[in-house]
Amino acid sequence: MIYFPGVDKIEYEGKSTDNMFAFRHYNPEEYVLGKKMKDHLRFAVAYWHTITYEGADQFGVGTFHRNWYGSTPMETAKNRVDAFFELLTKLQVEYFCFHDVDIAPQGNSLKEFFDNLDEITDLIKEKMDETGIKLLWNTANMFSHPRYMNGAATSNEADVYACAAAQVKKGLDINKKLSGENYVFWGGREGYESLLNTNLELEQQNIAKFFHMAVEYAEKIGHKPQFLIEPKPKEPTTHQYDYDAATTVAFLQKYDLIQDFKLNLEGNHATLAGHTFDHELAIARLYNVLGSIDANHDEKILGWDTDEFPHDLLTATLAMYQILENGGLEPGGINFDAKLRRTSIEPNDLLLGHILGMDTFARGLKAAA
Ligand code: XUL
Ligand code: CO
Repeated sequence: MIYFPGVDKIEYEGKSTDNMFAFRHYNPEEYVLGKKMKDHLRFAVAYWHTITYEGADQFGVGTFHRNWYGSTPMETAKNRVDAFFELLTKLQVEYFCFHDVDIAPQGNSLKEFFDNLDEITDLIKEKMDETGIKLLWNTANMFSHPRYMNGAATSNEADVYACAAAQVKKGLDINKKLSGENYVFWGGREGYESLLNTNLELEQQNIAKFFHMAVEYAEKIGHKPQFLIEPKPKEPTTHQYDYDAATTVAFLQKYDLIQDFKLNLEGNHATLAGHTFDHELAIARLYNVLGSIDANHDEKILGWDTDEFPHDLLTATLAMYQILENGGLEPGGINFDAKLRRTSIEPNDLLLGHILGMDTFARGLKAAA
C-alpha cells in the first residue's frame, strides 16, 4: 500500500525550481563549514502531529480521513508504522520521535497497553533496520489520561505516581530496544492553577525523586540516552514548573540533576514565555545544557501553542547561529513538533509542511554560517 501517492523521494532542486515537492535549500550532502547539512541539522519527524493527529482542535473533531485508518485500533496502529516510514523515506529524514500513546492503543489496562507497545515497537524496529532511520527520542505521555489531571510525577497520589513511573520504565526499555539517542520529559500536567491548594515544595521534591529514579533505572539496564527536559511556561496548566530554560536550570541545580539532564527547547514555548527562541538557546548554552530542539513557530495573533511549521528565516537563522556556537546538537537534533492546520486535509500536505520547515532551517544554517 502506498500512503503518499504521486510523489517520489523529495530531492534538492535549488531556488529556481517550480516543483512544490522539492527542496530549494536543503541539500543533505552539501558541506557547510566543513560538515554535511544533514549532520548539522539532524532532522526528525514527530509521530503525534504527523501520523496520529486527526485534525481536531479545541472547538471541533478531526477533519482528516487518512488512508491508513483500519477497522480496529491495532490495525490502524500497524498501518501508521508503514505510512510513517514511507513519509520519512520520501522526506530523506533520518530521525523520528514519539510518545508511547502515539504508536499503540492503550487498551483497558497498563498490561494491555504495554503488550500493544511491544507488538508495535517490533514493527518499528523492523522498519528501522530496513531503512537505517534512527530514534532521536521517545517520551511517555503523562498528561492526556484522566488519571493525570492533577499531575503525574508531581502528584501526591501514590497510585498515579507509580503509574507514571511504570510508563517511564517502559519508555526506557523501548528506548534501549530501539537504540534511542535521547529521552524526553515534558511535564504536561506538572504545574498548578492555584497555590491555595498546592504544596509547591512537596511537588518539586516528588518530581526530582522521579527524575533520579529514571537515571538510576537507565544505569541499571545499561542504556543511558541523553535525558532532556522540555520547558514550557503555560498550557495546559496556568503555571508550568518548567517555565523556561532558566527556571529549569535552577530546578536541576537545586535537586542535583544538572549533570544528567539537558534541555529540549521549543520555538513556540519560548515565545509563550515572552522570550525569543535564540534567547532560550543562549541561556541553555550558558549552562552547557543545550541538548535538542523542537522546531516550530507561533501565530502571534492567536498567542497559543499553535505548533506551525517553521517559516520565519530570521528566527531560524538566529537559532542556527546559537546551535553553531554550541558546536552542534548531537546527540540531539531538530524535531518538527509542528502540525498541519485543520483545513489541510490532503495527506501530501504533510510532505509540504516538512519541506517548508526543512528548507527554512537549511537556509537559516547557511545564513548563520
Ligand atoms: C507540548 C509539546 C510536546 C512535547 C513532548 O507542547 O511540545 O509535544 O514535545 O511531549
Ligand atoms: Co515539543
